[in-house]
Amino acid sequence: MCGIFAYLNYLTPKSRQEVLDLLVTGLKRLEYRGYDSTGVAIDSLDNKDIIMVKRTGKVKVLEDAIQEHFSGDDYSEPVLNHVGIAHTRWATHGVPCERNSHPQRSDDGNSFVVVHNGIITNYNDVKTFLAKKGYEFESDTDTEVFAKLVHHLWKKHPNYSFRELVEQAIQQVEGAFAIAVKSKHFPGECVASRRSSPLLVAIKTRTRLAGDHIPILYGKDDKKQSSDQDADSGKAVVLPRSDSTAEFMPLEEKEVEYFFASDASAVIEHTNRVIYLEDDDVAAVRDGTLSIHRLKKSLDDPHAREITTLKMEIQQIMKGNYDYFMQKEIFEQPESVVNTMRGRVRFDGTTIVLGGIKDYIPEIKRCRRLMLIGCGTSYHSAVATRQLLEELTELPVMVELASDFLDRNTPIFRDDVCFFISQSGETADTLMALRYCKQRGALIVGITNTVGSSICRESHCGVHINAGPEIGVASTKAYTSQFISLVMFALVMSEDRLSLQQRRLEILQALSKLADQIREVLKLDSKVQELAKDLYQHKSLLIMGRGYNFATCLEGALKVKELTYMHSEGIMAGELKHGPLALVDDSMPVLMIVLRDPVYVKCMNALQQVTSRKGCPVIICEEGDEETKAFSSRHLEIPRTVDCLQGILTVIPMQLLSYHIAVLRGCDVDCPRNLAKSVTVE
Ligand code: G6Q
Ligand code: GLU
Repeated sequence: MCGIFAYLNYLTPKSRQEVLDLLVTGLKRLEYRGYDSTGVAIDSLDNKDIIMVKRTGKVKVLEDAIQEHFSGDDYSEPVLNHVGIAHTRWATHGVPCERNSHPQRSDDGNSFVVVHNGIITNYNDVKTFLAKKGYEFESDTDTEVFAKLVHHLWKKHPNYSFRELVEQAIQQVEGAFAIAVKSKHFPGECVASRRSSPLLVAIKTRTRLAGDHIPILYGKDDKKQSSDQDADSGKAVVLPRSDSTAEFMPLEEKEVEYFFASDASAVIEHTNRVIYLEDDDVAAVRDGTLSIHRLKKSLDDPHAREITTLKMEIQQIMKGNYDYFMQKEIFEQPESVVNTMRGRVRFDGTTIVLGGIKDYIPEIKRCRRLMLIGCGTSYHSAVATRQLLEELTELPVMVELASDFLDRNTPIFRDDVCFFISQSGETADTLMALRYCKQRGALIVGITNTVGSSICRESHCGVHINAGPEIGVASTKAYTSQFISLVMFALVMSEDRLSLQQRRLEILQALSKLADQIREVLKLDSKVQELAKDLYQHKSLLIMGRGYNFATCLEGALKVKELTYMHSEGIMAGELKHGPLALVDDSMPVLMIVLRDPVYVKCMNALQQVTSRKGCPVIICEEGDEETKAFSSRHLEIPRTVDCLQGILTVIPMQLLSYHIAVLRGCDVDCPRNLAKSVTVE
């Protein structure tokens, strides 16, 4: 999620103005990752304070604000050693506003300032702990706890190095993070670390580096421990102390510049020598020397982090190794589905906590019916999960297209619970429908990917899907994350139903395997590309399925239409004999989803109806299902999962197929014609 950029110069004189320019340029290179607000921190002219400038909106707004803020003072004096940190934020905790923008600080005096990407899932516990120690919080972010935790540790252990303080702090936090920390008590030093979120260090020296790797230094052992006893809760916060004796890797030449960044696009114009940090690495620069520490050594750990020489062009790097953002986002799904569940699903037990709606669950359980409302892909996520919601909530569930719902003046009652599903949180039709239901007294639940969006603000409660910014106009990873969010809601609603425990367990186990299974499905890419070569010159593609996979048919057809401008239709297999079968002959391309679930026999009937009309369908089936595969020479096999999650695995080949057909037809994948990322008109 979003971007970190930090810059440290050592014995390479740079004025603060130059540092600010570097920081702003770094942020501009990260803009493509999507964000809602920005911020920077540098040293004050007298070196006694840290100055922060933060803004909501684009980097350009920050750039103008910086110019205004620093006008009048002379920032052109060169400094030999300085650290500047910068951030683009995609809000997960707290709406986008200056107060919630990063850097977040430890105290009024800006002792420690932090930029963070990701989500600290136990921030509430840490916040409670620190509040008892007298800390007052000024933002709604999870990040602020980290700055204050480092400050707390610094007061408690005044002899610890900066690196040790951060090392202790990262052991107290759970979740995903990439962080860079700056402190006025440790001038000229920067400490950075990561867990699950990406972070690299880039090195620029005038002369050759002493080697092509940086050795990793390990904590000696766990015996030296200091325990920070929280007297009030009686809970011991154990802080194992790493005490390394190894020497830092010296560089041949001392003049050096370091860049910490979320990805290489922000550093490639300065240097091509980077170290990709691994989870729980703590990278610290002190007196111009970089060291990488880990607390404990495990057997398969390498002895050093290699310095990689980048050979890519900027444009390539921005999209990773992908040609288009949509392709990148399809391939991000193993991570984005985990981010949606992070801190919410406990796989070791059966509990699921959806913090944004937990106080409303008793009210939701008493409701008359659930209404799921959205447009396009978001609507399809409702279709995909309706059956499970009906099963686990035992409530009537209505699924509505926002525009049609409004056209019909649908009756809404005070005891209805209305879900509004929207990636952008700004879709006009969905927002109108929300206001319509709110006026009639229904409880409004927002399911969005954009904190602080209109739908978020106007909902009574909600679930943030945490898929990270989606740049490709055609929605992909937001769909699978919306899907998972609604599945999690169904699981929460059935937590105390004894008769449903076995079913819940089965779903939870399947959720825990999902990321790996998505990786398996993504391996079909080249096979799907071959298939696309067979299909791209046709005029039409029919996609058939039923039950849990009907939503995939609708979503697959929408993807094909919007990206390739080909006609495509998602057909409920049960409806075949009521009309659509007339379209099938030996030249009509057909794709059928036939999985081993309760509607398997019915799907097989449909398959037979198609093949007996000389149709030659592409079949999506389960791995090793020879009986089904026998019906066609073209098939895509996906791993077996629980019926209600199949839709996640079957939609991915459809996303890939539409992508490859679009490329073959020469269409603009990331900006298809007549489609906007945020449809703010009715
Ligand atoms: C799909 C499109 C589109 C989108 C709707 C609703 O690929 O992006 O169908 O899903 O326009 O948008 P929101 O989810 O932002 O409300
Ligand atoms: N969770 C943090 C916040 O909401 C960081 C979000 C990000 O990755 O930008 O401020």
